[in-house]
Amino acid sequence: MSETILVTGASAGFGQAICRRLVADGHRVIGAARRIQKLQKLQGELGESFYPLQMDVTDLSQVDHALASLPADWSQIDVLINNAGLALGLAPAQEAEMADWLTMIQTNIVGLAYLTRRILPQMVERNDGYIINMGSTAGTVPYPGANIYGASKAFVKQFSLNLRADLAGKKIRVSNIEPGLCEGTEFSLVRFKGDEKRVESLYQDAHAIQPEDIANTVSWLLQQPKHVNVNRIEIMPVSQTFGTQPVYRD
Ligand code: 8X3
Repeated sequence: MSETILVTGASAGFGQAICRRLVADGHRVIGAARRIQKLQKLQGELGESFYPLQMDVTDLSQVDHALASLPADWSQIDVLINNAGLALGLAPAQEAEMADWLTMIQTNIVGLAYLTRRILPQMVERNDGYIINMGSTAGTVPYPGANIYGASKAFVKQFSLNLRADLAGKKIRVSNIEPGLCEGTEFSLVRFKGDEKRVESLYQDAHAIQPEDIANTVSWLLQQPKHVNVNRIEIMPVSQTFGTQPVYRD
């Protein structure tokens, strides 16, 4: 069945791959992002099934304005994919930039919460809908330098589960996709503030998850019968695994 799907962070990486895949699956996709030119380019590729919507998810009045500007035949949103998010820096908490922390909180937490709060009422009114959030393994597995990033993704995980609790008895689904090491996105370049060498060495021979792998996951979630709710789905490359926990002694 064809759905109208709003994808945030649609100008690159996961978001762009998700838009491509969902249009190919026969859906109508609203791609939201700050960089309108990238969205327009994507529209050139995907055609009439794609609607570019300029929006900075950290600017709540801009979100309101963008949603209000949707033409009537695009305004019923069946599926919200809260994909916009970022990590900034890997410095330990005592050295991290406060500005980076605030940007992560504003995007990964406030933006995601606001989009959800704005779109959920229309889903409840129709008693139909699906919210797919982009979490991270970092929301479960602590690692040095993840500080606010990991905590923001722990918020996304718990918020997703708490939405399920609030939506008891309603036919609205919520899933949290939790990827581990992924390449082919701007994620690490943004995190390492443009240090391409550092990005290259992170991914070298790692066979990391690709944006298309995440797009496949979204596509699969949307193909599940409406009585099925996948609460969480954690995905890592085979090359990534867990280690022992260090104990420092003095
Ligand atoms: C991305 C995965 O391992 O870089 O959320 O935190 S990781």
